[in-house]
Amino acid sequence: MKYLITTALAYTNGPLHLGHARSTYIPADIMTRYLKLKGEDVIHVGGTDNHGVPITLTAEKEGVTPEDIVEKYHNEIKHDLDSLNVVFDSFGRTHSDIHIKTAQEFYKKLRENGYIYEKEIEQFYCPKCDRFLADRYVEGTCPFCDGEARGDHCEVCGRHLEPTELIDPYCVHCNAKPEIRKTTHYFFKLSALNSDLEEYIKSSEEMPEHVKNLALRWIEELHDWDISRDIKWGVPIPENPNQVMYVWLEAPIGYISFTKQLGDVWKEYWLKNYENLRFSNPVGYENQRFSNPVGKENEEDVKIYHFIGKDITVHHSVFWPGMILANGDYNLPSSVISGGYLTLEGRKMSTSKKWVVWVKDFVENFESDYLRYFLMINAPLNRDSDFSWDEFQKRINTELIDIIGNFIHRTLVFTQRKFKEVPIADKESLKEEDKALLMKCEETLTNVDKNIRSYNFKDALMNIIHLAKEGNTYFQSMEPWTIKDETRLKEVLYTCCTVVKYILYLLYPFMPKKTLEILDLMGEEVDLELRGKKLKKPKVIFKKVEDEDIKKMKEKLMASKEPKTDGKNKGKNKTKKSNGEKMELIGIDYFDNLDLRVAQILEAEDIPKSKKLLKLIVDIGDEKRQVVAGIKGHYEPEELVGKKIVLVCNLKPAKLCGVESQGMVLAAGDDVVALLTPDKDVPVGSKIC
Ligand code: B3M
Ligand code: ZN
Repeated sequence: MKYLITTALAYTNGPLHLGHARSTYIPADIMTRYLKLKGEDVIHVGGTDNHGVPITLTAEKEGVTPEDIVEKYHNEIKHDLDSLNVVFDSFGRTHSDIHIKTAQEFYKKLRENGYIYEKEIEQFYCPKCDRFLADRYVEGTCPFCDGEARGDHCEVCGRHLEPTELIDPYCVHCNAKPEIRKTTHYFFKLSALNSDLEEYIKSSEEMPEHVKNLALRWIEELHDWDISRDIKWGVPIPENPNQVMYVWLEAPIGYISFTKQLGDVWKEYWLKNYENLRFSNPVGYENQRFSNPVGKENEEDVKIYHFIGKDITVHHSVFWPGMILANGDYNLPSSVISGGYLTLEGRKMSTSKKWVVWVKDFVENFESDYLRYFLMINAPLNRDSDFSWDEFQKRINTELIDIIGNFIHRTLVFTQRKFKEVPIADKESLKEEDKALLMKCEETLTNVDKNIRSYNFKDALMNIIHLAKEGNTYFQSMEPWTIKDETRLKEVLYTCCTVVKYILYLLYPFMPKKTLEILDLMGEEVDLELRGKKLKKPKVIFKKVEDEDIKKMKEKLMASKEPKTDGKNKGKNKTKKSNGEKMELIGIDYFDNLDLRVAQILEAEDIPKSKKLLKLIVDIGDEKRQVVAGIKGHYEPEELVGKKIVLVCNLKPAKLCGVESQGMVLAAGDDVVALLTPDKDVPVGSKIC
């Protein structure tokens, strides 16, 4: 079996933060290291995503070229990954000859196979900048909810918009009002792949259930994809050099381009039926590496795993497989492993609000292995998780150090003092309790294997901790310091050293740096054999995370945080809610203009089209109202029925996601959203004043 592990290609418009590390890069590196340890044929391929409007916007803002931005962040991102010990067999960038060529060839094949057609569409054009405004180059107001919208996406109701639907659009570059012009774009016939995709997803044995479900929901409503943009930065459309490919069409092709950087061996991973091709027609492939002359059945031969963050699950489980199916030449992914979001101290991470911990800042202060450990043990990969400095300190000190570190340290210190080397005992003569513990080692090996292969990294670490606990219990109950008989002492310490060896072997994919340091003390390799080598004098490998270091990091985070008004609402036409500080004082008469009342929810239902909205029917005393509330995901519709809430009753009716809303429900909070409810039971319709 061959494994190709890929990691999402990071956008080169910023360095990496802990969220990237947790969702994608650390899990992929653990998987790669583990499979390599098991002697599997595995490669890890990744790189950076250099095209797309955010990168040109950053370049324009900084007054440099997009190439400059790419160069700067490509290097920073690679540096961040190196500092976390995330290793790649090939690491590329999409702004490279090999990628541009590969993406164009891929495109040509889609065209040849009849999956691309042209269509005239309307696009914004900025007369002042003299260019079409693709994607985020235009902002304005959402026609459905009045919220701020960027290009084709409303930031408030989450609705997908045709850019030309925007109210009061303006060019983000020069603020001019754009005009609408006609242009011919290329479209990818994604809708024609509906049943093939459905079959692919349904028959996939390894794809996690939640990924399958999400993909199947999308497949129900597949639209063709506008895959060209009237901008210069990107991979030129082969038949029209005035346009470039939409970044989401070309970026995933990077997985192929970057594997190509390894030479002809790339074909073994990517070309469909490659084994068959090679053996039925070896002439065309005489230069190939004949690593597997027997020729296994091709379907079982390669597994491609894409590690990604959960926000891009649909791109990898629907759009990308759709492209592969339409192209016809390449292997489909066996699985898409999507890591959940990481919040920071309970709040959503935001680079613009500076509520973020950068990888670089972390590794300047703490061991990268501590981060790898903490991010994996803190929550299962597919769930959202929180990074808090206190929790980080607690888990490292009381779990990693007190349990695992302590067992390893006391074993090595004691053994070194007594024998100066790892004693090798005769397995046959071991006592029952020794054998029982060695059995536990074998069990742990099996359990960790099962857990890592099914991406349950948290459980795998728990298995290892459990083994260390057993080790500690054994050490304690054997009281080796009381054993006078040297043969028996050797047996006991041999047993303990074996447990240490198993722990290090299993922990290595998670904490490569620390485990290698300890193995070096023991004169050992990363495997399960004990060689009985000389023991160096043990030193403390797992240093405690100190209070003052945590305090420093917390202070730094608080100091960098921008006041709430910044980051958002910077644009000229953005007159939406200014959240915070600088609001003007109002008189009581102003408040009197509000008709706020206690209302009771009678019915609640989902608005399937929207990511955030629920439809409610509420009683406001003298009438019933239909209102749309942005609380989806924070409340289940069923739990809302009967609740008393606060409603702004004299808000102008508006349509949100096509559903009329006659009023506004009051709620508070950002990541945790809470409805405002009266503190005591007051009659429905009570006025709030
Ligand atoms: N550049 C980064 C992201 O959306 C995006 C991934 C591309 S993977 C082919 O997380
Ligand atoms: Zn403009």
